[in-house]
Amino acid sequence: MSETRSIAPPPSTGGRLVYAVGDIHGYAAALKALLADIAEDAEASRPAERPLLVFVGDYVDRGPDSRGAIDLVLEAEASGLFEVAALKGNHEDALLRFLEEPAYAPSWISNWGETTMISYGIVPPEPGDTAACRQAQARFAAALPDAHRAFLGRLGLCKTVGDYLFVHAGVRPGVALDAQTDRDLIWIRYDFLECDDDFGKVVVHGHTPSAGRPEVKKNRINVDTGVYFTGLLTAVRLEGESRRFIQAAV
Ligand SMILES: [Mn+2]
Repeated sequence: MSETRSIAPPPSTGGRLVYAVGDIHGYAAALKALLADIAEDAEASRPAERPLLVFVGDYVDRGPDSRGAIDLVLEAEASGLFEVAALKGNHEDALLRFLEEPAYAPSWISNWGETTMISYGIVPPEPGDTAACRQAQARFAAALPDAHRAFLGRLGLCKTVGDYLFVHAGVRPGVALDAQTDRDLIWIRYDFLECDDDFGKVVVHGHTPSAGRPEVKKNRINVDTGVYFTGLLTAVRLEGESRRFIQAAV
């Protein structure tokens, strides 16, 4: 008996030059170095169309300079060298909740936002001091530049180019790509990571760190290399069917 096998062509961007940057987590100096390498590469590549620069989210928390990280993304947008697709990570989701819900302040400060708060010049209070947390929340909201507030408010959830889907966390297996919930796109972990299904697109994501080196599977590429414990920030460069990684060290 013979078996008919269809050989699918390798995934492609359809020709577009695309860079997708993993979770930054306040490591602005590493981001600056990575963006310089990307700009140099983009210039040398002489693409027919303006290249796309995707950020898969988690700009803030953990590292020393969340404010600087957001400034660098805004600068990349303003440079006009790239079309920028800045996606929302779970850490931005938590930060937006903190900005909208003063009662969430003690939890956010103790679990998420201490270093982010410091980067905007606000001294974090003891999380047990509810009144001080609410005051700090108001001070933080006042200290946050309008451009940063607007940036947080306009983050995308996903971006599709050719055979690739870019998203922070992943997708829910068994659910059509256009029927995914915001929560899954931003927060999902193991149901997605442990699934070998063809999702319809190759999913380029971050959220769950892969220690030091990007993770490449048939159905997904993880560009979160855990900069806060490995010192390595990673981007994937995709152009047509080609794919390679660019890294910067802290
Ligand atoms: Mn992250």
